[in-house]
Amino acid sequence: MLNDEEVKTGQIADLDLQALWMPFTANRQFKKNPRMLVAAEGMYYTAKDGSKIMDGTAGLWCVNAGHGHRQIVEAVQQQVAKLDYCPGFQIGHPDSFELAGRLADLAPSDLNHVFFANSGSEAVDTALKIALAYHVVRGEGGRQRLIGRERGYHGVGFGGISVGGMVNNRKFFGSLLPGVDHLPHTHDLGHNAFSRGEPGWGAHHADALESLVALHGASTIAAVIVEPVAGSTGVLLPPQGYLRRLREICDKYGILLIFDEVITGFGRLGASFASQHYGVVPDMITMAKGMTNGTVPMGGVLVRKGIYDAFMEGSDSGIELFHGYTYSGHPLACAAANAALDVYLKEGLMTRAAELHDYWEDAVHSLRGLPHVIDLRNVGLVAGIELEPRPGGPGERAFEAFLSCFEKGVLIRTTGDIIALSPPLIIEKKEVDQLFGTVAEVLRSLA
Ligand code: PXG
Repeated sequence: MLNDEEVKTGQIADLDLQALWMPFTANRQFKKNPRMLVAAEGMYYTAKDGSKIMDGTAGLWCVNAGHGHRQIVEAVQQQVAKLDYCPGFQIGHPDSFELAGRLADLAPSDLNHVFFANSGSEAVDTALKIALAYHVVRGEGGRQRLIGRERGYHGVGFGGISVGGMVNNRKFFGSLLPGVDHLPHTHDLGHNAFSRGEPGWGAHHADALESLVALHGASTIAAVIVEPVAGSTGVLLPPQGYLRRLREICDKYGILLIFDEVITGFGRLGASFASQHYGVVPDMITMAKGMTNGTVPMGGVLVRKGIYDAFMEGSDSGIELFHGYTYSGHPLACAAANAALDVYLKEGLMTRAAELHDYWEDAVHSLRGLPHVIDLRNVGLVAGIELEPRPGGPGERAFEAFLSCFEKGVLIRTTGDIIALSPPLIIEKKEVDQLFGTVAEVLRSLA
């Protein structure tokens, strides 16, 4: 751990970078010119040289209440001293039950049971497994197909990459799960470029599910999983009416609908979940990230009552679902999540993205006309800024924008040639101005 002097001055003695294999990172490039953060508070990180860096991405879409929130920090500190660990199999601790109840209250409709995991990837694998097992316990075990979507991101477990649709996350890893198919993605600049909010064109893409039913037979399909707003793949918004149409087709054929809300949960769109924002109720919701404000790893799956009830049959002493993690409902994660919920509710953060919506939307679209910008997209406190790829160098331009913004004291995220912004929900208007001012300045300077 860094000592106070190292945090203050950014001078870190003798740090060898070689042993760490960094995730989703150009390791060699990073190690030649490392970008190190050593502390964080509110909207800002402190970099190794002591400079302040504005967090334009809430970490990786998770620090919704800003960094180092005292109430969350103290809850975790107290918990580790009180109950550091408690087995989750055949034993419980009160905080996990309290948290499950609170999450069920926040969730739409009758999604009132929760299974805990430790990340978004685990939440996704859990949801897919519950879907398959649900059909088995109801005597419809022939429903084994899972349907994802092109350009979908559902984490990096084998289940998640199988239903996911990002080629680099799939092509190195063998044949993946069998019996998986994909809906087409909905991104279409020809029809929808520079839409404000959800684009008007493209609801018919949901009808591709009818085609998959016609191809495979409904009796073979267990579930469809989609992100209500696809984040990782570059902020792809659902066309108006699209999610509702998916829901209708799933209902028609007895197929479960899973919303992967790992980034859209906990206020990102201006409601507790995207499900409420869009007025569409799925059968399961996967969540993670903002669940603990990013402080302690945690994920979970919200499940409709009918699914949970289907498992609660047979002998009372039989285990109903053969699934779970050593750290499901970990006491530190539960303490962090209960405190994060307190903060989100007390500070009005579940709806703050809705309050800032117009200001944010105008700021996003103020970039129109700047060099290289071929699309601007917005929903809640999320922005997608799509750049024209440099001929022969896809992704280069956006990555240079990332480096240049970092030098100017703003952290953004890029995927391919798309910049994604998703700041902590505590952002103030003047910080929105600073964020977009820096991005605009950088876009003007890029070749
Ligand atoms: N589902 C969705 C929709 C996600 O966005 C995961 C599952 C996996 O979560 P874990 O906790 O296993 O990483 C995610 C994660 C980015 C970015 O830059 C997005 C994610 C992770 C890292 C970076 O957009 N999403």
